[in-house]
Amino acid sequence: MKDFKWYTLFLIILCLNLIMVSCGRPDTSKTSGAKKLTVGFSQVGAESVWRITNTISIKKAAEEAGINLIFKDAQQKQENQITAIRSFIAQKVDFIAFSPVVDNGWDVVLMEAKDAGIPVILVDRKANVEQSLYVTLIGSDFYEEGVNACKRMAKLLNETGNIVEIQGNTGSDPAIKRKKGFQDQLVNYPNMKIVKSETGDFFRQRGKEVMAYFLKDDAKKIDAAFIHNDDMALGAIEAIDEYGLRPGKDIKIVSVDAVSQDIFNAILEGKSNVTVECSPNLGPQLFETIKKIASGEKVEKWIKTNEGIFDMENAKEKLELLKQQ
Ligand code: GZL
Repeated sequence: MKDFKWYTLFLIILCLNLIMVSCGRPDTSKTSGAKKLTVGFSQVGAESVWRITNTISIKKAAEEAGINLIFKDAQQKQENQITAIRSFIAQKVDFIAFSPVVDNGWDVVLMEAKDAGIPVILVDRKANVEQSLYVTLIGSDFYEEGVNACKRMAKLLNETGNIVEIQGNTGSDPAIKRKKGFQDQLVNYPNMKIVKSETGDFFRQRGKEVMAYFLKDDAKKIDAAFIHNDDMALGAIEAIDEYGLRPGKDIKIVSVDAVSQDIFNAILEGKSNVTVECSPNLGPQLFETIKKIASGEKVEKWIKTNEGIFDMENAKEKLELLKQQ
């Protein structure tokens, strides 16, 4: 009889426990609205003010859009981006977005994403792949930036002079297209020519080293520099100063990005001449586009960002805007 009492007590406690546990479990019978989208983003690295600003824009916009963002920094290595994309596929994210560090070598991994049914969006830089492997490219027209840089250089040089070029990282879409745009426009100015061209990888310090090498080689032959981003231009300005020449006067400078306050201060001090804008603030467009695609809307194959050109005339106004951001 005594055992029966203990056994009954045990059964009552067990039942009470089961009731408590089932009450605490979230009610999964009713979904609470749409599922939160998960986006995997593979970023090139943190080589420049442009890239750092771009990362801030992506992360801030993801939070504001209520998107679950998995962010990976590839530190300038393509193999790190491929590994990141494969990890996104394994995690079954809803979208993959990335800025390809170089143009080529993406076919296999993007085919894997396609086979997994995960849409891919290119941000900032293009990849040389079949258009069926990505939904859209959100970014600037680098070729146009090169053309505009050359037109402004022609004005600065009265269409006569020797130009040195410091390129972005070899094989990257901006380096290839900015170079080609500048060169194609150069045919209109027979008395202007590029006398030297090296890569500075979009790093400020490398831009300084390359310019120092150009100056040491033959400073007298340099009238101007076309530099693929502002960070390398700021490095080049240091090198010209240290060499004893006047940047912006003895050597005219045209660069690209129009993001860092330092380049606008340099223009206002007369140490640089022109910066062609390449907007890093792609975050809002990216997540707006993702939501459109998720709701079944069609989007353009290339969502181009509109950009300006800045010199002594309008640098102050833009600098004030940057200070408020
Ligand atoms: C351009 C971007 C380039 C910037 C550089 O969209 O890919 O990479 O011009 C950055 O500053 O490093």
